[in-house]
This record gives sequence, structure tokens and C-alpha cells, in this order.
Amino acid sequence: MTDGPPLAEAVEATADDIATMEIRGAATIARAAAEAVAEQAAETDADTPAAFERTMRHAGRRLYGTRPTAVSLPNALRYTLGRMAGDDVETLRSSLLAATTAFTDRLDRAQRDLGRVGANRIRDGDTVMTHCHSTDALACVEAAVGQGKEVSAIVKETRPRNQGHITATELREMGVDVTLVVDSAARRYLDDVDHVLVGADSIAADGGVVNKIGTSGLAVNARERGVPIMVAAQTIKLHPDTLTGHTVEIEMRDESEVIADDARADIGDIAVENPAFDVTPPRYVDAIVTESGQFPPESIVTLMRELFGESADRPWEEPDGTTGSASSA
Ligand code: RUB
Repeated sequence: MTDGPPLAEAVEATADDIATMEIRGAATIARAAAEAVAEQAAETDADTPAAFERTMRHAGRRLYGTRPTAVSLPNALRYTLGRMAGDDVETLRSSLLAATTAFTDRLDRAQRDLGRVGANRIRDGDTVMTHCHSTDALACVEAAVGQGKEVSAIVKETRPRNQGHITATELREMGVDVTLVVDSAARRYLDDVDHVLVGADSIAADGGVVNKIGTSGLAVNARERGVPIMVAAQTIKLHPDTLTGHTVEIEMRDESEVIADDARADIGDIAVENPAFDVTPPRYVDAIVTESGQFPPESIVTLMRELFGESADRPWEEPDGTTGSASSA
């Protein structure tokens, strides 16, 4: 919960769904957040510009606080709330509705464009190894298949939430041959693989890639085997706070995702940790594929500065630094 004026049901529902992973994956989270901002803008009955803006910022804070690692979420809020402008409620509302539509259109275009770039790296007959479920990564395979290339996939199941099952389903729908393996079998199969292909939740200014836990171990093993590691990530995955030395917060999720309560009780007094993401250092990444072309990880900072300047604003915060609790719509 966050302090501030009452929120549209759609914002509360979207925030809950992101927190519980009913809505998951960085690009999908960004789209859902933008759509919730649009719903809030459409429904708000605030009758002054100040009250309207406070309500929108409160909606932004509610969404922002759901999951900490995927920067696509704050970047979606930056893009939409950052374009809220006008001297009266109706102008403010229409500025936000236009911004949210522009944002979701941009997401569609970005994924299509990066898919084409990624597809150029995939040759006819190649096998990719995937980790987790990334719509950006799958866009590359889909584009390759669309170019008439035959592609096979070795899909890691991705404990503890098994997002690999979603990947396997979607790859099968594309006509890709799929072999599902447990995470610990990955190294055994790397010799049969032409690319490791993963997505990203955040990319740091030094080219470090934050993605589902297990990505870094896979990348280290792939490098040892000489298999190139391709990261598919639209530019909303670039984390502007890392330009000023901040680190990316790694989400720690509930222990019950790792082991059922009764099994845990049978074992005895143990600690359980459940980090959802890890950081793959840039030296283990061969290419970051974006809608603006492919980049070696070390040069991604140039693109980041172009897009964000030197720092990033936080348009969901109250300009006076308060929590917004004293305000009402
Ligand atoms: C999802 C995950 C995905 C990235 C990229 O983690 O790590 O690889 O979000 O996905 P979770 P996309 O299941 O915990 O959200 O390319 O679809 O943005």
C-alpha cells in the first residue's frame, strides 16, 4: 500500500497481479503498468489539475512498488507520467492517454525491430538454449522462423517457477523443435547449442545483464564451451539509475516457491533463500540485441546516455518530497 488518493480498481488489480506474478516478464509488466496508468487517467474524477496530478503520481507509486528489479516498470512510468502536461484536467488526461498509447505502440515496434536484428544472428539449422521466458528473446526466434530458417531449442525449465514451460509452449507454437531440460543439465547440452539466448530485466551502464536467476551461471558455462551469449532486450530495459552509480535491486521472493512447507518441516531447521534474478558480468555477454541494433555490452552506455541523459527523473514522486498522504483527490 502507498499513501495518497483512492486509486482505480484497474491500478490495484494490476499492481497485485504484478506482485504475485500473474503478470510477469519485464516487457509485459511495462505494458500492463502503462495500461493501468491510462485506466487511472480515464477514470479519475479529480476536479482540479493539482488533484489529478496527485492521483496519477499515487497510481505511479503503487505500481512502482510492486517488483524492484525490472526497470521496464519505472521506465514505463517515466515515459507516461513524464508526459503529463496541461493547465486543466481534460488536457492533463488527454496528454496521459496519448502518452500511454504512444508507449504501448513503441513496445510493439521495439520488439518487432529487435526480433529482426536478433534473427540475423541465427542461421538456418541453429539450436538456441533459453532460460526463463522472455518475449524479447522469443521475438528473435520468431523472426528467424519467419525468414524460413529451421531453429531448434533446448529449453531450461527455470526453477522455481518453471517459466521454461511457457517458453516451450510458445516455441512449439512457432514450429520449433523443443527439448526441455532441468536447469542443472544445461552444461551437458551446451555442445549441441549455437547460441544461448536470454532476455533481460535490467541492463546496467557497465553492460551487466540482470535476468532470471541462473542466467549468469549459464553464461559462464557457455563461455567456457565457446557458445555465444545473446541478450535480447529492448531499450526500456536500460537502467538509467546505474549511470549515476546506483546498483540494481535483486528481488528476493517467498521461500515457499523453493520448497513446500511440509517438506521443509521434514528436513528440519534450515534457511531458504529465493533470489529471483542475478547479474551476468559484461565479459560473458557477446551481444545485446535492441531495437536500435546490436551492441557489445561495454558500449551500451552510449545508447543509455543518448536516451536518458545523465540522470533519470521520478515523475511518480511528489515534487515537495512528501509521501502524498496529506492530499486528497
Ligand atoms: C522474467 C525474466 C525474463 C525478463 C525478460 O522473470 O527474467 O527473462 O523479464 O522478459 P519473471 P521479456 O518471470 O520473474 O518476471 O523479454 O518478456 O521482457
